Amino acid sequence: MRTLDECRLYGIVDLGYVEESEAARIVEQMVQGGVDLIQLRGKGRSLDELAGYAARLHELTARSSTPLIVNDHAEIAGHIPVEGVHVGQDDDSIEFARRKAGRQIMVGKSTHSIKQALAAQREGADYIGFGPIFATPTKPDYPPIGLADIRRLHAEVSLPIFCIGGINIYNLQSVIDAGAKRVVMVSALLKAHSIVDYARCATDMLA
Ligand code: 3NM
Repeated sequence: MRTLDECRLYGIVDLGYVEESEAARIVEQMVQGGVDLIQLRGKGRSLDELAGYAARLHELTARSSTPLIVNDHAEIAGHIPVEGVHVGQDDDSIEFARRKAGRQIMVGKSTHSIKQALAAQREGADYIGFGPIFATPTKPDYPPIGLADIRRLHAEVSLPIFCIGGINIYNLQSVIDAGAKRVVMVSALLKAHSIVDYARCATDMLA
């Protein structure tokens, strides 16, 4: 299985954007395009529904050694062999998420400031998300934090850092120039005419 250290481009299968019947095809295209790790995000979906998707998608991701992360619900990792869980600031603590999973998994945490990023590192996160860098309809209630803190964040936090929020191939270079090494793309990738080509372009830029 690919390690976090090797991961640059993080894709999210957000069921707010993706028809359920399309999820498997999208995961296959992400894998083909070189997306390094994939999250399943389904705000408002039932636990059973998400567990079902996680099980089906994991069969695809496992074939290419791509870690599959579930958003919010660590208990899914108790019975589906996903590689990790991602928690937000208002979700389970990292320790509680690990306990719920009941086995060794990756735990990532969303952070929206350098202070929260340092706290997540102290709390034992395996990686952090940092954003929203730019305004985004995918998470409309959060004010964008911009590019200015990215370099200092990388100097102060030793965990893998995935910049997130409004990132697409047109602004990706500005995020890289600001110090980012890893990014998450949600809507840009999911709405791309060709997910495979879009992901390849982004991974080339991040290489
Ligand atoms: N978390 P897009 S921003 C899911 O800042 C999510 O923690 C964020 O979607 C954070 O690539 C975000 O479509 C949405 O802008 C990212």
